[in-house]
Amino acid sequence: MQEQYSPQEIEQAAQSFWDENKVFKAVADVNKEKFYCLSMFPYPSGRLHMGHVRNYTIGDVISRYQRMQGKNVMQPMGWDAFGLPAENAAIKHKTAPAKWTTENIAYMKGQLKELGFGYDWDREVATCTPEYYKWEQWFFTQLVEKGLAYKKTAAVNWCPEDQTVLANEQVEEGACWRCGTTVEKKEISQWFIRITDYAEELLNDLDQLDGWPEKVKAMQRNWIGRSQGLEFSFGIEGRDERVSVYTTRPDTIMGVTYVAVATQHPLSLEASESNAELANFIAESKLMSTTEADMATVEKRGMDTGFKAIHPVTGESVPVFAANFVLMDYGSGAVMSVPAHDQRDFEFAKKYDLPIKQVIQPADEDAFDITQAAFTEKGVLCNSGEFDGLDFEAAFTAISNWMSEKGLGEIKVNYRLRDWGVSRQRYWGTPIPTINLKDGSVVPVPADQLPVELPTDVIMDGVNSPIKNNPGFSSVLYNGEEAERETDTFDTFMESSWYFARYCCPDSTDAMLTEEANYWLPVDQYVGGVEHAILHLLYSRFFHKLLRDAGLVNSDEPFKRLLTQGMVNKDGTKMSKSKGNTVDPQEMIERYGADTVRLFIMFSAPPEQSLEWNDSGVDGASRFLRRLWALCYRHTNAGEVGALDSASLSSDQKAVRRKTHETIAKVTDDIERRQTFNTAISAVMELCNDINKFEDTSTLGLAVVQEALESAVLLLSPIVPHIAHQLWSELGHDDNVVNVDWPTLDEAALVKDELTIVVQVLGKKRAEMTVSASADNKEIEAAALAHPNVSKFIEGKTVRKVVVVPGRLVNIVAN
Ligand code: OW5
Repeated sequence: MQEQYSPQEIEQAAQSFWDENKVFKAVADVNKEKFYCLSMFPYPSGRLHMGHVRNYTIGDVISRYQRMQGKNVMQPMGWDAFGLPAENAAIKHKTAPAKWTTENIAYMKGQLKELGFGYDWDREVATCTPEYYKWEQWFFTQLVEKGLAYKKTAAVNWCPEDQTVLANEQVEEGACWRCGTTVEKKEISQWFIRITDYAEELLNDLDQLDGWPEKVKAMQRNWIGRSQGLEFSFGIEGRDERVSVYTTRPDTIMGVTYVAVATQHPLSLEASESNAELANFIAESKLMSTTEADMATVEKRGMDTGFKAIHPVTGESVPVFAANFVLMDYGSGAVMSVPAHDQRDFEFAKKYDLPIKQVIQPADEDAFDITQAAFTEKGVLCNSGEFDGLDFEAAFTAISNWMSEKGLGEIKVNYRLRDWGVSRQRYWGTPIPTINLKDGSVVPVPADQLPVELPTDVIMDGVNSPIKNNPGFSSVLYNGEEAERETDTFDTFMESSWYFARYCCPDSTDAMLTEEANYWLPVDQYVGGVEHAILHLLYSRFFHKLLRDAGLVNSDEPFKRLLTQGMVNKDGTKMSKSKGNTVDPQEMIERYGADTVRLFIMFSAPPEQSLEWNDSGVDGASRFLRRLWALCYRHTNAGEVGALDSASLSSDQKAVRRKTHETIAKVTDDIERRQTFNTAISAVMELCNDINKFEDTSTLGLAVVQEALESAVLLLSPIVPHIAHQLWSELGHDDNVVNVDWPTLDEAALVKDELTIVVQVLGKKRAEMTVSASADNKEIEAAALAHPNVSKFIEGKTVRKVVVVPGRLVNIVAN
């Protein structure tokens, strides 16, 4: 064995060994319990950052641990290869997105190998290959056939100068990122998938996901946003059609003082024909961003349309306002407004001098000053005629019944969730496989004409997608007729919604998925950043249900257990180029070796918490590995190792052996139950300290050390697999450490010869003493009373009672 620990050398050797022997190749085997461990696949952005290294280290540690538990582990890796960054980089570097992407994949793959991650590279997928997206296109055509995908017009960001659609990321403070022109909204026809058809199931099935963080489930529940409310309508003076609204607070209905409609609502548009000021306001609102974040902060503005709505209960007439915070494509594009009991309506009413009518009063207090703010809690009805005195529940029922008897409204369950818009007007994505016929109809591309390949030898001019205005791509014959292909591409969340399933049968050419998918799925452990808590995880759950309903998988949910890792920070904040606080993984691997980086990451924080990068912590991790190496070096040169005859151990030898098994118990429990690898590592460090202090070189002493070091190496091997690979062989084994069984606990080794017992006098701790583990209560009591720290407190008093709690405590009552 070499005296010096040289990480570069042993890491390369271990990696070649894994590669050459295809150690991590996963083969379905129905006689073995499977474990599918998945980390969120990266965008091939150029090089790995510390967030990646953390994600993939956590996933790899879990995979290797499960393998040592005897599971048939599958851990794949691939590339989320489509998306806007490749287009931007291609424009900047004057190359094609495909070339840039391929080069990045090659480099990052090399980095993943240098970090020693145990992937089955035979399952690698890159979503930008026709072999992959062909099946996505095929599945989409099935959705079109089933009516689960449909086209409708929806707004996009439009730059009037560049004559192009902009992604949300390309709009900077309302202006085009390239030319600074104010961005407009433009309505264009786009594809949507009916995720709302699955809203209820997506909500209910969250209850089955015991292995998911509560926090993530709560975020999904909120996003889906199920509510129960009353849908009813207002008549409009002088007109036949009614305006329908939805409210979760029918108890406040008698407090309606105006109705607000979207600026694009037919009533607003009609009124604007004879009202220039209103027409102006509508035009301005059209420019406004309608993202959720922007809608929350935008100044609430409105204008009277002149129309009057008739209150369905009182018959009173109230004004109809066009308002910029009501969206046409959300519900019916109209809302009832109750300024006394809704803060937004309140502020709006104050601004435009509209009446505020209180109809709910607090149940416990007498008065609430409605002139200062809205009273938004539930309470008791007032000023509501026959409904006065009812509480929320009773009023909900009474008012809903009243409405439905009159045929004016009914109770409805509503979801906040909208259908998933999947069209992107960008180049670097999966071409949407549909054809626009001359007669205006749209048909899916026939299966035998798939994939619709994206041309890759293109020149990016930075404005328009090279497949737009490009007859070479778009002109097509459909049933002998000239027609045009769709030139939009899919949202990249489409590819990431099913990659986990494709890893099960990446090479299948005649089906999207094979029976192997049902062997490996669901994923047993998914690891990734919390930024994907809502969209990616919801889309994947939805897609999995679509796959199930198409008979392609037989499970309801794709991810059994989810771990959302925390951020990697430096100097207390997120690493970023502009702040100059980045740490490049490559530099760290080269300086310290992969094991040190992996150890530092797993040791510095539990996976769900944020991790502060800390140079001295990295040094510490490196020092520990050198110490471990040195301990093994010392041991392998210490002499003959005897058989471990546990019956003949001295008490010091027993103590080390006990520490070994206590460590096995603690590490196993930490990993298994709590996934706190940091405390597991601490425990092994303590064990190493004890081994270091133990200088017994007798054959039996060395047998104890041998067991201790083997255990330390095995327990650490998922975290620092390269050094473990080498040390396992230095300790005399010729098998491969990744296939060795996880160490098992010998309960007998935990039995103590001596116990430490606390002695209390009148409930106060006065002494700690060691007694033989075989001592009975009488002997313990006698030893306690005789302890010098105890005797001074009972001197001159009468001992009334002595309580012995076996193995722990003696309490003496004396006065
Ligand atoms: C990293 C995780 C991320 C994800 C995985 C892949 C980041 C955690 C937060 N392809 C999609 C994707 O997210 C996944 C699909 C399944 C949808 C950082 C980030 C961080 C960032 C930057 C830097 C350092 C640390 C340095 C920048 C220096 C520039 C010079 N996070 N922690 N730290 N792909 O490639 O983005 O959520 O699980 O791994 O990430 S991804």
